[in-house]
Amino acid sequence: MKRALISVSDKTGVVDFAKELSQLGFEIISTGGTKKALENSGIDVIGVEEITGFPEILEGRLKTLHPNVHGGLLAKRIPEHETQIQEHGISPIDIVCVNLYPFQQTIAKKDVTEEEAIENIDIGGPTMLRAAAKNFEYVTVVVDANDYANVVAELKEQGKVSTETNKALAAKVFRHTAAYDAQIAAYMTNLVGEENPEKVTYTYELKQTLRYGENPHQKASFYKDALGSSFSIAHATQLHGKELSYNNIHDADAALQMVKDFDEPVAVAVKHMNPCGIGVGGSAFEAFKKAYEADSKSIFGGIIAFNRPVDKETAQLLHEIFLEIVIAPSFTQEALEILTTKKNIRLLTVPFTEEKKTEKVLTSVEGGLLIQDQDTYTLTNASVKVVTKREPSEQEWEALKLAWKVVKHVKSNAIVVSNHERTLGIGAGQMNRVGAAEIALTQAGELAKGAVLSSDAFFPMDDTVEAAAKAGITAIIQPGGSIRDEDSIKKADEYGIAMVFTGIRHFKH
Ligand code: 93A
Repeated sequence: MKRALISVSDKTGVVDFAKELSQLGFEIISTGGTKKALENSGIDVIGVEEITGFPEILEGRLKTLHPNVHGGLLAKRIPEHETQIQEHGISPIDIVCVNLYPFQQTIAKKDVTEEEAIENIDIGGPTMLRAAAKNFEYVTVVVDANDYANVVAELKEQGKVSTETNKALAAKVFRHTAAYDAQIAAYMTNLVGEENPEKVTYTYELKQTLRYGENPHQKASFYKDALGSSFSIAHATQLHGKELSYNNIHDADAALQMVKDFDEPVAVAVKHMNPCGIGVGGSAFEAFKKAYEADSKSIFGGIIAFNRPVDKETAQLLHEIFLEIVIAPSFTQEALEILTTKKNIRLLTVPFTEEKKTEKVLTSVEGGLLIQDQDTYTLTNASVKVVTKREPSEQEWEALKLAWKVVKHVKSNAIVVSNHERTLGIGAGQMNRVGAAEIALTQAGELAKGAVLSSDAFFPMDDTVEAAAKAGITAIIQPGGSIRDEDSIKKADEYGIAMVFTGIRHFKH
């Protein structure tokens, strides 16, 4: 006879589930409270103490922790295991339905005592869940009441639960017990008065306790995601310089995200999470020269990232300015000799793999977490549409593509002015679009004449086009999609500007 062990704190839906299992011919085994609830609804239940031959002791702390239970859960259905459990009078268990003592709800209660909290740490439940989940090939484990119906349906339709479903249920169990342990870990850490960053014990491991956070009065630490991408700041190797700070790590991450978007040689200069200059083409040396020319003021104390090795020639140039960090796939020996003469400059290498970015972007909000896909969209020729009378020239197209690549990495509202090989002006993080345009255009100055402009989102009015035209911009790339698009198109035509719609926006907040 097939057997199901049911032991739940949250009894939602369990009576119906047990009834169905019972009607399907399962023998039901239960612990104290669950047994009572099921029996009250007329279901035949065997007490777990009949299986263990042992009473519940220690005020319920010891109920199911017994070889007769765990042997039945862990045994494979192979001759050696079957013989062994038979020798010891153990019978297999086929379904386990367990949910845990409500630890989180308990500690959330006002005036909860430490004793009450500790008593609500479930030991037997997770042990059964994990044993059954490990043996998913033979055992069905249900931790979530939402899965009761599907398990019953499969039993009715196929006479058994598929291995595929068992495996998915097992994965859910391990996620559940990991989160449960994380909650206990956080509570106990707090109890002993230690720092409590352990919201992140799930797949994150401490990489570095930082001297401080964004500001010296904020404590901070850096965690590495055990499941994370290796092409990342978390996997960088530091060859030289002072310990990385919180802001260094954040900015270096932003720089790497930018560098990843380019196949041709690129140098990216980052300040406060925004690019302040990006130069492309030629060599690392040439790309850096362009990035430096783009904004030789803001680069001071910034971060430079390359996607090509840093050689002697480039190092000599880098050496002349004050930089916090240089990141590259590698440095030549000569370059290292030059750069390491400065004590503080941090030199990092990162494994540049072809690996596609599939990691989610996590943003914490008070009391929760926002999760989204990365913005990995790239323009294709098919996705862009020229909306003005004039088409961009070949050189303008090259410049528009660069401006569009860069604007994705600039905080909104974002406007980038560029030519085909480097940025000329960047307007970042403004609360209105024309304000961002004014900053970018002013920075570009005379160089805006004949240059192009990109905007991370559509123009709500034609004022940005007007400002661009007056500065001498000849082509614009923007998502389009405003109810006033026609005004902007008309304005562009008036000035002979070529304008392209991408249909896609690149907000970055
Ligand atoms: O105290 S325990 O850690 N020791 C055990 O042996 C044990 N076995 C099941 N908690 C244990 N349980 C938990 O009891 C289950 O995880 C479930 O949450 C609860 C169900 O108890 P009852 O059926 O008496 O309401």
